[in-house]
Amino acid sequence: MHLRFPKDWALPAAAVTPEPLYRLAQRREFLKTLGIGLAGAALLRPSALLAATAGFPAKGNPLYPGTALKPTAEEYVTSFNNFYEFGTDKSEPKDYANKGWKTDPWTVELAGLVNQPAKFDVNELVKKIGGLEERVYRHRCVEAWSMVIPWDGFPLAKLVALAEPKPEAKYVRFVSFNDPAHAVGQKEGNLDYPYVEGLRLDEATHELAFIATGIYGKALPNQNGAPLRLVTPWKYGFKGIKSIVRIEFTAAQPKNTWSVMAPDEYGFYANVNPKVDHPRWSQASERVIGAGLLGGRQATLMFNGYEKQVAALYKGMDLAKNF
Ligand SMILES: Nc1nc2c(c(=O)[nH]1)N[C@H]1C(S)=C(S)[C@@H](COP(=O)(O)O)O[C@H]1N2
Ligand SMILES: [Mo]
Repeated sequence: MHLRFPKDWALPAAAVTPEPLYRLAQRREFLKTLGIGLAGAALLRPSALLAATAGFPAKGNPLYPGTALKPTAEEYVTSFNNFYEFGTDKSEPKDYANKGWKTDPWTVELAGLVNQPAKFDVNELVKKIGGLEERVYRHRCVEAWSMVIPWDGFPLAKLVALAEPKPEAKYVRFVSFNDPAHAVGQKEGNLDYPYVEGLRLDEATHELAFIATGIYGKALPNQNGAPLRLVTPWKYGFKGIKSIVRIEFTAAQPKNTWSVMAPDEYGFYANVNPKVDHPRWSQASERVIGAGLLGGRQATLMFNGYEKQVAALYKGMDLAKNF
């Protein structure tokens, strides 16, 4: 008999599987928010959805049914956020990102060393890419806390392919929005803005690198980086730049916001590594958000549990030096 396995990154070894239950609940909730009963579900077409939600519901990735990661409760994912544009407290983005800041319509630009520079409305982009899929990934912040998030979106590699990078392109630079009139953190100048991030081109085209337009089967809430943000699950969360307006292909390694602000503490690579501590705290373990006060901590995994998939990208590299 032939056994078919999902992608190895979708199936960590220890397997409790709440996924089918979660999926059912998610679908019910989704239909409820649209005011559609189960009977109406069959009639549902992506084109019937509201603006800024093109592609929903995400196609279940057929390779996914076995995922063993238990998603963090949605309530935590959407109310405990890092989004300095809207304040430095974890509770602030949920509030301040929803006071007059508009993420629809939204235009994202592909630029730099490419054959196909372009500007896309996000919904048009999703249609051009061919729809959404779901990925349940671990999310590990450099501040030593973690969640598990069910993202909806598409592989970054598909977007890179659309741009057709020229041979000289070796890196991808991502730029977030700049709107001090509607972003209180930008008005206060709590960081250098716009927020900028970067990846090596081979990191950007790795199958795990993802552009999210949703979580939990719904469009991204503003505080999570609407309408589109980067997700690189083997790297610390700060690489996952939110609310992207520009994706630029470059020959030189881009500067990224946190490594400019504090070069001794945050690097370009930012690969999750329990053996390379932050100068001010250990990275060996992490606080599990939503696990309760006693649910406590767990050991941090090399490359956040994606070592098998991504280690080859860093072969021969000194990971302590290139932190
Ligand atoms: N533009 C922008 N992107 C950002 C940040 C930010 O402050 N501004 N914070 C980063 C950090 S440190 C983390 S941990 C994640 C948090 O994403 P979440 O709030 O969806 O969990 O977003 C990252 N992307
Ligand atoms: Mo973070």
